[in-house]
Amino acid sequence: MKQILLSCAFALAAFPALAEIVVEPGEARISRPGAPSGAAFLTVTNTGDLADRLTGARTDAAEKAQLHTHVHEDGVMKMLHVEDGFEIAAGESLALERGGDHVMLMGLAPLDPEGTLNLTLIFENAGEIEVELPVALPR
Ligand SMILES: [Cu+2]
Repeated sequence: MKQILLSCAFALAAFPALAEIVVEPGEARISRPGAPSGAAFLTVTNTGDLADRLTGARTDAAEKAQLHTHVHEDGVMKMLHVEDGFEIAAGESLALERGGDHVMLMGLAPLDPEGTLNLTLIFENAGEIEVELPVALPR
């Protein structure tokens, strides 16, 4: 076991991380207890030297987790599925927040309003990063 751990450490040292991503959890917002959909909000900061891209997300709590943005069309606010994801330049942050970009949760299992949601974010370079978001109802 000790040997395996050591060889892992060497492997990591041999391939320095090209993209370093820091995720600051926001919340998993639902409109009411038991709501079948919701949105996840958080901030992603790229502290590395290369651009990275958030390409998707998933959670055991929802059938689908999609990257969405809001657009104004003829005076109406609409949500769009952003299939290419969001690029995060080196040193930049991406805020997923109310009224803007967000992770849409569809086919949501009833969430405990006092509980948390585990969300896996998928990045082109940084791979998968798991984040725990507190569930939030409208204030
Ligand atoms: Cu949406």
